[in-house]
Amino acid sequence: PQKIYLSDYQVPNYLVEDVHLTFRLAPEATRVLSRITFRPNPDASSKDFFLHGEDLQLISAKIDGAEVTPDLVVGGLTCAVPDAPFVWEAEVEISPATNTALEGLYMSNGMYCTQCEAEGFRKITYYPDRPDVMSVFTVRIESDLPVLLSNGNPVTSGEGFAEWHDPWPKPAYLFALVGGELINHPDTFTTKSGKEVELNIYVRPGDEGKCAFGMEALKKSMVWDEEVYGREYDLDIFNIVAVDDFNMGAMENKGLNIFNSSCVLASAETSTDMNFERIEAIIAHEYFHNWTGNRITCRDWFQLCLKEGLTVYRDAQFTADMRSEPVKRIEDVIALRARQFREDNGPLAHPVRPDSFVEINNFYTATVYEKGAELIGMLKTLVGDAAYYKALDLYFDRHDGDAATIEDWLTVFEESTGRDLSQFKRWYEQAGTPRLAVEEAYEDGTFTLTFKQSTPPTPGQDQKDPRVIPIAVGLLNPNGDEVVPTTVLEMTEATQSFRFEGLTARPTPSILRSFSAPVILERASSNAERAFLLAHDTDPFNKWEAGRALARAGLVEMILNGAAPDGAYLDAVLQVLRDDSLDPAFRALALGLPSQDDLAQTLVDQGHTPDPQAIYEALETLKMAMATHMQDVLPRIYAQYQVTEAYQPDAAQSGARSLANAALSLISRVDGGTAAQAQYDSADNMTQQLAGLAALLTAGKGAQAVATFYEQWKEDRLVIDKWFGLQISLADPAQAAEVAEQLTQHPDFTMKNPNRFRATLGALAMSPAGFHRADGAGYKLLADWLIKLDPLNPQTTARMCSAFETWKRYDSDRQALIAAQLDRILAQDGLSRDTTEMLTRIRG
Ligand code: B3K
Ligand code: ZN
Repeated sequence: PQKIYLSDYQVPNYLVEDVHLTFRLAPEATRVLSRITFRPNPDASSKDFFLHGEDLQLISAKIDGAEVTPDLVVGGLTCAVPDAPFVWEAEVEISPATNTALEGLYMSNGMYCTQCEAEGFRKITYYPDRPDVMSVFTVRIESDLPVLLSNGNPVTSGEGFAEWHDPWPKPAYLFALVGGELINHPDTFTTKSGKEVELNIYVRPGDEGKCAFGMEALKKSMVWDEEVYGREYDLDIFNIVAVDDFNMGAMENKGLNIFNSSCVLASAETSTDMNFERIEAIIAHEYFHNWTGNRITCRDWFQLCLKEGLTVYRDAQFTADMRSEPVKRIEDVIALRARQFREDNGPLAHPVRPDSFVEINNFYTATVYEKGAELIGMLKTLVGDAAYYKALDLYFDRHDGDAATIEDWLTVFEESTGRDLSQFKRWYEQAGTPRLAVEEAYEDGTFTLTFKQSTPPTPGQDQKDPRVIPIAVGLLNPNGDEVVPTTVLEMTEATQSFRFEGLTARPTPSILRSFSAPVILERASSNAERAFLLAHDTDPFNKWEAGRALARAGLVEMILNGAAPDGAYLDAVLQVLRDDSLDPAFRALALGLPSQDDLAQTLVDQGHTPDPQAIYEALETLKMAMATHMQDVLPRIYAQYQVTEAYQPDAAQSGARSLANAALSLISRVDGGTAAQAQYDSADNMTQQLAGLAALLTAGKGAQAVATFYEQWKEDRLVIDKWFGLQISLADPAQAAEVAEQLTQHPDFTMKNPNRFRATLGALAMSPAGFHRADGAGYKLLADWLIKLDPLNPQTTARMCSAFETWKRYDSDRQALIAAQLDRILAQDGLSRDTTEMLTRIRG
């Protein structure tokens, strides 16, 4: 497969003036007529005319009205064209009903929909399918279906047709079309300059009761972007459509966002608090793309983080404003470490701005998204809030309508702040998570912190240069009072010292507050000091972090040396649990333990080979010890934080529920499942019902509830996804592969629906002890299904290959078992480019 390099970028040979598309929808024979005005690009060095096209049947083509016969080549066509502006017309036939890849125009439960990012538009018609070719689109859809949607504003519609016009030039990846028998949940929004916008959420009949929350989230997002970034919406209408079969979460098509139904449909009965928070964030994310992604798009796909990093950063700010800033930060860092640090540490490591790829869909990664967002956060910390927003204003001003680059982005900051960002740029170019070692010295009232940074080699990058790292530090005196409030140290050297003077006693430092940089802090620390910070740190993130470090240290002792659970940890966490002055959501997070995957990596970092089963057992033992140690307090907490008011998915209620349910999960280890059964039986919302079910499964008493849950929810596909997933993720690791295997035989299992596939095989892949069972049953089952899915849906298959990315951590027997499965998949005839690239990189 061919590799594409950033350094090979060339401007397009032809630019597009405008595009007219007509769709005659039919499941297996949709006709797409295109009329496109091209003009030669004066900046191009070549006159070759090439249009992308895949899986298209060309019916006819014309240039300036005269029939032509283009040369059909791999991936598209070429044709002789005039050396002046000309009109290209083509008619192609495509088959949405048989498009199982869910890319281009496809069908989901009788509804037509599209997914074009990154390179799906070429499956709809011949076109220069690259983001730096931007144009105004006019679209006519012919079909008897009642709802026919495309981008922009509606022009006219009538019996069997509808026309749309999008006045904002856009790349083809933002094109969208929907046709179906859909129900509309309407609303309106008035922008700050007084423009009335029509809002709609379109869903399949039966789902209309699950739209209200998404609509509120949309309106909140619109207000927030006006208030915080000064960005107004720019069309007369904003449509959201829910689709059941979708490869990712959602898509920001101009004026017509398309959502995986799991990321927009919400009701108290069927969605958990976590679902609500996630839906609110994704609606915001896609809406925010209207400016960061659509009005300013990417020059090429290497610049993906330009829109994704910034938009993730913006949606995190939004969630922090709507809910709790510290809680959101802790949740994000947990996810960053679980997905991005893991990626950065293995064979799939790549820079936030990659410099080559085979299949761009393989680069919609935690590194591009979440680490990309961390870079924005660091930039903001370095320049300060006011300078950040000033730079953003300049960015929007200068680049509106552009297909921009990371260089453009950094230049805006350099010009508006006068800072040299050449060293900061390394964050975009160098892969790998920096290790930040720290040493401390105290003498005569002066405290010195000496930091040393280094980044291990990653594929294709052996040497790394020092990066600029903002390190937020505060100092506490021995009483636990803060003597130096949060100060941002700006580290630029490989080794660098910072001094704090005029202290009266040796302080305890709180380093990397709010997780001010995506690095691994390596600091020799005693458990006494961790307990001290857990009790006294004023920075909520580091307070949580201290508890986590304490838990991790104790678990490592248990795993390696068979130690008993650490009493100091149990006491410290009990203090936090009891402290009613702390946010319940924070306390729930503090009760959480490092994941199996986190512990596996910790062991590797300390030079050991992790045993997945031993890690699992240590966690189980510690949870049991927590349940026993806190036996007197847990029922009190459980009772105290029951929500008695009508269900609301807001931060206050969901925080209370998360604490009560964290307590329930521990209680269920010692009460035989009584409390869990009571909660399961009386629950009137999914958060409580699912927590009850999970606690019953943990207590080994879940069989009956698993059956009743299915009976109750068998008509609701999103709830049934949870049912599939929970049984696997909470199975005894010795049985997880068999449970997953049996569930793939269930009549409701289908690999054509990515949500169901992920709920089943993804749940297995994310349960380390079960997945890494010593006999290799987990590996084999996943490989079997990836082999079956790849011919139908390469994108989802390739994505799930990352389950294997940590394989080099494990013992040689497991490595041999995994290698055999990787090779077996790679040996399949006709394996997709997507999966081939992923497995080749993982195999190394
Ligand atoms: N931009 C889309 C992701 C497209 C993924 C293509 N494989 C969703 C988002 O980030 O908002
Ligand atoms: Zn995005």
